Amino acid sequence: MSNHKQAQLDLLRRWEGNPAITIDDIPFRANTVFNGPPIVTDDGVYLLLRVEGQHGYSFFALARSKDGLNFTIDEKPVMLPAKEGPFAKYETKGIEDPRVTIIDGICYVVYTAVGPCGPRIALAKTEDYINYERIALISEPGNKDGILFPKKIRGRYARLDRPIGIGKGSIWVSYSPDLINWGDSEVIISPRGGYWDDYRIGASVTPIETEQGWLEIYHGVKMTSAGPIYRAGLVLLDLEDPAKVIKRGDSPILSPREDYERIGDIGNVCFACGAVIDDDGNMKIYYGAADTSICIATCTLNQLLEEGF
Ligand code: BMA
Repeated sequence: MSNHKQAQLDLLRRWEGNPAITIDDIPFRANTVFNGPPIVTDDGVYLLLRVEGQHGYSFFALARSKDGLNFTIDEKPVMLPAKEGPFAKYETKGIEDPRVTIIDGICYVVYTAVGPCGPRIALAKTEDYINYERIALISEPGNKDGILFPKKIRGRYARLDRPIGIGKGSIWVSYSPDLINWGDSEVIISPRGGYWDDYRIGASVTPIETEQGWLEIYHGVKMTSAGPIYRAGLVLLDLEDPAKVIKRGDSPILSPREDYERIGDIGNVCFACGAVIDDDGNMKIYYGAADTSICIATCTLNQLLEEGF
């Protein structure tokens, strides 16, 4: 598909080097790689990759780049499901979908711990991107897509998450004094009947602070007779009270169209997992494609705010 054609269809532009990372780039035997949020370091952009091993469960590996585009992957995984201690029984089916937020200079990772009771949200932190210290399990089962806001809101830490509720799942906000104990939960947005996000939604990218509000890139799922289609869309939330929706985009900003998004372990998936914004507003958005590769799309923050709604 030509870029000209794409420009008419999606607000985001695909990087011509896509897919940026595939299983061929992984230096150890594994099944697939997808959904890697970026971490801006002194040494360039790193990605904390979700890798699914051939046994079937997921863990994390580290990809490093100078330019945010061309990555090399560390020889060994950096975080595996816990084998002992209080997390072990909740991670027997793997650890999935890490999301990274820097708060006061500390790199936090919220991830999904998957065990026999279902998925629950867990929190870890890292100083060197290689060693990860687990802090706490911060939800009961039936919850995923947890992401921390990058700063406190009205004196408390805040997070987005997706308790599954009545089977469809909405995006919620919760607050905490210490990152461990969470409460005052409020629903923000729910699936919209008849829309591209009519089946399930979840937060995808660490909320981006703008003058207009918190910009959140979320994923929405439409269920079809051929299975789900995962797309990315926008919602803008009040800076002081993120449960207040300022506006929500009608249309997605990225939909599966290319073969590498259509075909894979789970076809028809564009699953955004993080963004890097340069000082001039240029953005790189990292997304998992068809649960089979990591891809990159670009745009500017202004474009998202002006054309995405
Ligand atoms: C979600 C997560 C994502 C995945 C998506 C599509 O529930 O597990 O990691 O990309 O499904 O399979």
